Amino acid sequence: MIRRIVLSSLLAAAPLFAQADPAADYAENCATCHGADRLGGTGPALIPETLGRVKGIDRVIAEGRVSTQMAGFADTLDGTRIAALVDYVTAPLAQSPDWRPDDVAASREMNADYQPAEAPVFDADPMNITLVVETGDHHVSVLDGDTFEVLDRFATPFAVHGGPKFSPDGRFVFIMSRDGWVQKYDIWSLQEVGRIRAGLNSRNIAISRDGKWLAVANYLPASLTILDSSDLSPAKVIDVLARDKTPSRVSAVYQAPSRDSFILALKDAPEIWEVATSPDAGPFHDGFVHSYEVGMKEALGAEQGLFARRRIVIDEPVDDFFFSPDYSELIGANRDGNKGVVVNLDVGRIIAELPLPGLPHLGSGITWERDGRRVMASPHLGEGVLSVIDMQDWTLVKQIKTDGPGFFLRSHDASPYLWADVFFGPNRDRMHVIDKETLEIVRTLAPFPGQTFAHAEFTRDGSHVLVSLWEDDGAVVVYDARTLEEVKRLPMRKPSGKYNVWNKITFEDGTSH
Ligand code: DHE
Repeated sequence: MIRRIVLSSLLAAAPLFAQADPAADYAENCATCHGADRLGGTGPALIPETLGRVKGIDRVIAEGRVSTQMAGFADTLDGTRIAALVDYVTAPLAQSPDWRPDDVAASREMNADYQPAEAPVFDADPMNITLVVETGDHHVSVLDGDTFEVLDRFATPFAVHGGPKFSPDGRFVFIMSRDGWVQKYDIWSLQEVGRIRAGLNSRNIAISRDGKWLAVANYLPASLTILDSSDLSPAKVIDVLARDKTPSRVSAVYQAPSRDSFILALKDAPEIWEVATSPDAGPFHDGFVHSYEVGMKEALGAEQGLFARRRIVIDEPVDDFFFSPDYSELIGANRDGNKGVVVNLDVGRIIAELPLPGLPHLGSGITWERDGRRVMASPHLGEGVLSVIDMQDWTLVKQIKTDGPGFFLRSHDASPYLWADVFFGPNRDRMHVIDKETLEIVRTLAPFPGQTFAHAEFTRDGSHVLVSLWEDDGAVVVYDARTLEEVKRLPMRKPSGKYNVWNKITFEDGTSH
């Protein structure tokens, strides 16, 4: 309705055949915040690589974005000029944008007002803090996990994606946005420490076991940026070049704590990379390198020392990973294929294939013990099923039929249930609660008909579950994890992921890592 009023009033005011000059309109209205080169400034980069997933750009230009600095331009730009601007900002740049290590370093902004507290400035249990990412207006709410009181609400960079990563002591959190900004926030002091732009279009971040290093997986440029987590200064930018020297985007990076390494999924090359986060990381020792690499170390790029890189060559690129609890094995899948592969990271090769049709979203997988055997479950983005796989012999235990394709899964050691959303399709308002032993759906919650209800997170002790009403005028709904009754509703702006400090830093089985 609002949109119709705005557009009709625009048409009334505008000359019928207004000549649009989007470059001039951009320079006059957008460049101050989004950069003359469209690569971003205080506002996000306006290039197809970062805007590809944003819907209703015309409306954002006309009306602005609530609770952000983005103003509406309906008073100065008519519908024709707005449409031309949309074409302008979604057209590829003449030259592929570059973001060199110097640019990364120069983008670092530390908060001059930051005062590190000696102890938490609140009474809540610092280990039971839960962060809620609110994508509606690009904020994070800091919740007391016992009372569900909001302790702070702070602005994040534009379009946060993937799980924030906590320092091993749970005090600091690092948050990444799709346009490459990494923000450091001090939970004890409830203050931002600083931020840096590690890439132009980034996927996710990982933190090393010792908490010293942060890795940022970038699509643009094709690189891995490693930051010193203490002050966010860049420690190394690794250009990601496949064996044949072609650049590859990095789909995701994960921490493998027991290996003291980062593991990278390469989007455009049939390789998995492992990067050492300690000078003594096991896989890089001569004795440890499998015979497959012995004698070929030069060609395969096996290296030694901090940030040494090891390549594992596979048949096809994989987008998404899941790891066995001891991180010796990795399950990978690509977005186009219908199978998963199990790669043994010690021997550096594929040891099994898995029947995983319908775009498994392994990054959301979880594991638990069932009948004395460890199983893992993964949703599928393309099909209404959850695959449950025996991790000892890699057989398919069951495909649980759901009311539609889901995105996220969560459980907790203390809970007999796993919570699985139905993110896509007409039943996106449903959340299945599934018994971890019988693998049957025991309850389907749908408190908001027609509205997306997704992504669950448990409190530290597993007694409560928080679910997002994933809408602009949304909420976080708190459930008793045992009775499955609602106990509280907290209004939020399009809440997406929620992350409990304790569950994350202890690598609780029921949460994605
Ligand atoms: Fe995500 C995590 C990849 C689209 C919200 N998403 C992840 C991770 C990967 C991934 C590899 C694990 C990284 C981590 O947490 O460190 N996501 C992808 C895609 O490839 C995909 C399908 C397409 C894309 O454009 O990137 C995709 N993701 C989305 C969305 O459309 C979602 C729903 C909304 C959004 O904000 O972009 C979305 N992804 C999330 C969230 C997590 C995530 C909330 C963290 C989940 C968690 O509990 O840890």
